[in-house]
Amino acid sequence: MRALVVIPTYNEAATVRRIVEAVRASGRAHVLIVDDGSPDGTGDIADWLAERDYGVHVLHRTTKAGLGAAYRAGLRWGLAAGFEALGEMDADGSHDPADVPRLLDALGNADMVIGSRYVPGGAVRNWPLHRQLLSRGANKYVQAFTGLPVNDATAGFRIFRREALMALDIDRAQSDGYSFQIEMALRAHASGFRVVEIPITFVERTEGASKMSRSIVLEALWRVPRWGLESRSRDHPPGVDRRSVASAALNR
Ligand SMILES: Nc1nc2c(ncn2[C@@H]2O[C@H](COP(=O)(O)OP(=O)(O)OP(=O)(O)O)[C@@H](O)[C@H]2O)c(=O)[nH]1
Ligand SMILES: [Mg+2]
Repeated sequence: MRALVVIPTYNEAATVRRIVEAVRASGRAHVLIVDDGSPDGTGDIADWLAERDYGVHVLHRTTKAGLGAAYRAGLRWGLAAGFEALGEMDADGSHDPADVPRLLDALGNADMVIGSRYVPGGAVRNWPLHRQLLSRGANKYVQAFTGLPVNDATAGFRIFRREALMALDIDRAQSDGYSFQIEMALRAHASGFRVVEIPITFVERTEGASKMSRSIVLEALWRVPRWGLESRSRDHPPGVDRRSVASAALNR
């Protein structure tokens, strides 16, 4: 399966080379770096990597427009280029490139694979208590409002099958920030796709700075209950022709 891993970057000069080269060394996937004009020169490193390896590609965007926008642009690029498996991964070292083959293998039996911290065998290392509480709380919040049977809906390490991603119509995703991840998981589940969680160990970044912000949290706080209400107002019992009915409702 021709695979592409999309890696969004904003000021990740310290780690981007190591991550990209490790994904390429797996021999399983091309890489697309989506850089939002990082002032620390990440975009130049990305160009340097792309010049040396035909399997590394770069999308330069001029301003920092959020994770959702970067992923929409990157995944759209990957679909246009004909990749059959399209993945997402952070550039800060939290996701281990050595896990990419395991996630890709799991796609043999799924439409969407999530590298999950919150299934047996999954773990989080070196996160301060407040970050753990935020992440756990966000997942409880999603489950309470939407009933989504996914343990790590905010995870940023995932792979989609091309057909699923096309059906999910990423351009209609509304999120600017990290709630893009929640939104895509909800849409995949509502459309009847097989979502599988594979345990991973997530390690807190040791270099660079977090882009998590108050506005990113607030966006998820108001969007999630809205998605919950929308899915509840659909006039069909769950499980009945979910794929067509739910995707029609979501894509209205
Ligand atoms: N292109 C682009 N990339 C972004 C943007 N915001 C975050 N990223 C990238 O998305 C990935 C995840 O962001 P992080 O800041 O690591 O977010 P996090 O993992 O929730 O937080 P920490 O690990 O605590 O820093 C990283 O590779 C970032 O560089 C953005 O607006 N545009
Ligand atoms: Mg991170």
